[in-house]
Amino acid sequence: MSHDAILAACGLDRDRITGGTLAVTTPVDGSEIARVPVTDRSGAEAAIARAATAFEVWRQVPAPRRGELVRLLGEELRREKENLGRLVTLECGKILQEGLGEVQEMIDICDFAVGLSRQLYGLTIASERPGHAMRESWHPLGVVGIITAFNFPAAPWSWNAAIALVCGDPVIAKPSEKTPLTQLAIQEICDRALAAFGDAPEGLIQTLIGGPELGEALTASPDVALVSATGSVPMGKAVAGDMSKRLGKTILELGGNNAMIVAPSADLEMAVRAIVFSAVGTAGQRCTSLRRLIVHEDIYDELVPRLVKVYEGLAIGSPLENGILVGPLIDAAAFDAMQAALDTARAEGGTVHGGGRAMGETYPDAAYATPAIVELPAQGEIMRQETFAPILYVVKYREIGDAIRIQNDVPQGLSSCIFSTDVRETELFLSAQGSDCGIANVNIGPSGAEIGGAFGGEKETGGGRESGSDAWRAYMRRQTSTVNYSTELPLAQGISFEI
Ligand code: UN1
Repeated sequence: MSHDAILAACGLDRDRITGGTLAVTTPVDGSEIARVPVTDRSGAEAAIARAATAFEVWRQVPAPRRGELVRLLGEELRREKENLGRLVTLECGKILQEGLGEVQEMIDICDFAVGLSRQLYGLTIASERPGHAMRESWHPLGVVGIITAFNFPAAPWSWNAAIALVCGDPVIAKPSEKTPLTQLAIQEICDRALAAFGDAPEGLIQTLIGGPELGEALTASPDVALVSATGSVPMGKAVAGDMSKRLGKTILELGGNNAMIVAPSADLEMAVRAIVFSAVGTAGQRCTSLRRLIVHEDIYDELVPRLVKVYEGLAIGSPLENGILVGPLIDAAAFDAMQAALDTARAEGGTVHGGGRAMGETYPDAAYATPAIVELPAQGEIMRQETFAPILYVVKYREIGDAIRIQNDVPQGLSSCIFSTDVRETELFLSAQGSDCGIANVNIGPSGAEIGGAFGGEKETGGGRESGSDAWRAYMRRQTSTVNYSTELPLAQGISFEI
């Protein structure tokens, strides 16, 4: 399929996505595929005002009816899975299997949110006073701004939007400048679901296209109750700083520097498959990508050469083609950052396998790289940093306690895992003295989380949780109510106050 045909299949006709000022290039071959009109600051402010008006209406719609809109959205997404998945691949370069997987995450979270729309449960609480009832209710919060990153241009929007919509909140998307087209296609899909729904308020689901000034419009406006941001640590710090000035709420899902501990008892067959998928999937550009391998010294010489061999045989190429496992990096700057990290690793005593340019002849304007394995004498500075590229650092350990210390000794705290069949080790890894990450897996890689769990992490990852479990609570406001149905007015704590 031609690039234009992929865009057209998602309703993005040429005249709609040309003539603007934001150039979009596909990482597949480096060619320009669109010039999208951008939203200016006043356009963003108008969108926020529309969303604030929509909130007045949407918060009164019964939650199960709000769920109906998300059900319709899930149906549209099922129909569009192939088209949207291909657009994700074209725009951000992940292989088609992963592009489709991203749309499947959207469908899954819609299903979850529809069920949730009948389960926004509160609590009843025993009052200490006679003739009194206490309860806790959850009410819609307000407008939610959703800032997303280039590497997942579709799924994180849906983790936020599907939940926010059933919770009674209008949503405004601000996608990465590198991947606006996927969000425009999602907006099309939403518009169809809204039309089928019938009576949703105008401005319930909106998209802003442009740069950081639009994120700033969201963080500046008191009409935006919550900003949920996925992306880099510096971006998250900027959002948190701006929001804290007005004590607005945030959900932050930022960098990860995810590790796997491979213990002597590990099933190495499984470990190898998990390592390769999580380290080279999305060309190492997932926030959950495996970046650090902590291998027991007894199996190091068996595992590492085996990995190097598998890496040498990886199919690198156009992510739109069947059978390809490694697509391009997003752009030349990402490739340069990868090379700089490898240079630093060499200076720190690392032995680098792979890591060079790939597909240079076929796609001179694109940024394909051979995934790298870097054997390091110890975890140094470069291994503590998140480089958004397929670099897997490997170090040895002897004692499980040391392995866990190495795992935790980084600024980020998103995802982690252990391969071991020794229950003492695996339970230690999952205990309070174990992994300090938001996600800790056993005999599964660190990436590819299901939507049913809460997704996010600690430390510089930002502390936010999105998607499943009770993450919905962040999209609602909690109200504690005490009702006195007696004829007396007893005070709490037994205080006497006679007038
Ligand atoms: C991200 O990279 O921002 O767990 C999200 C995973 C995916 C989501 C990654 N479900 O790898």
